[in-house]
Amino acid sequence: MEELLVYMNGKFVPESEARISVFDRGFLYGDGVFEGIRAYNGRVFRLYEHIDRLYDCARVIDLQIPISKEEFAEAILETLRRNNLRDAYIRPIVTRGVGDLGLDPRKCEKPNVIIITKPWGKLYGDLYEKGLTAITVAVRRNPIDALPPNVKSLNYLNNILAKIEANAKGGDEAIFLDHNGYISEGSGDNIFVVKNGLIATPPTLNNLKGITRVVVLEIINELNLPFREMNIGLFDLYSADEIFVTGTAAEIAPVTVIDGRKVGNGKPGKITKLLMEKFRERTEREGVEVYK
Ligand code: PXG
Repeated sequence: MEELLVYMNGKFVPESEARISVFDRGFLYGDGVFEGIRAYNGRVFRLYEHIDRLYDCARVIDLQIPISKEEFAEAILETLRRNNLRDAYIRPIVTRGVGDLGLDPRKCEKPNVIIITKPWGKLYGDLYEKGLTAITVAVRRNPIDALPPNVKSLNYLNNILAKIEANAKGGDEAIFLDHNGYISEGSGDNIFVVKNGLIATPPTLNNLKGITRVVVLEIINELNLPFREMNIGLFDLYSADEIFVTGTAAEIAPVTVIDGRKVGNGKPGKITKLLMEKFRERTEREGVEVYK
């Protein structure tokens, strides 16, 4: 098997040779941003939305991406073509580049732009039928006035701590609260609850502005389902009829156990399953064509 190629600053490099300096700020400080994107059957799902978020996140941390959005989109498509991929996970990364060992970002030369692509199937395997066991974790989501959780930065330690805690407690996914006790999101996905037919999700001040979340809102709109964006607490979580999480990697995944409590009847709910079905239709139909 030929090695996959990684895009590095305009060049395509075999994985085993794709290396960056130990002085890169991404390595030293998590100083950079990233995205997670999916391609389904030769089409990149919501490509431009992911690129917009990448550039927004870069602006927030005052990092100037050295290529245009159009060039970035083309680089992603070309990386997929070079690797002959149709169903893939795409990981664009932009670091602030090489500096000295000090914190001052003005010492940095040039950002590094990297695009990794990998063949990809389902994140949670048979759990889409069984449902996930989720756990609310003791570690709180980064406060919005520190490192805003909206920034998809290379520092994912907050999320990794949550995952470690969920693993230790036998959960498939961790659910964060924020410092007010409001439900925030999962370690790598947004969260929705359903109660008496009403679908609800928290506003995005305390979580990532998920692109899958927006797709779900579009589907809810199209189907004219009752929906409210609202603050959600433990009471709403534990008394929900249905819970599901959404993300590029997770897609839509039902949660059937939360902190040891059965959600609804303990099986993926009707509305969750409907949304999963409609989501799959969109991933099959939509997206930017890789091979024209
Ligand atoms: N919240 C967080 C904290 C995320 O990292 C989402 C929500 C969902 O956003 P999108 O735009 O994908 O709908 C994410 C995205 C993983 C993994 O391995 C997940 C993400 C990033 C990197 C890895 O599950 N999440």
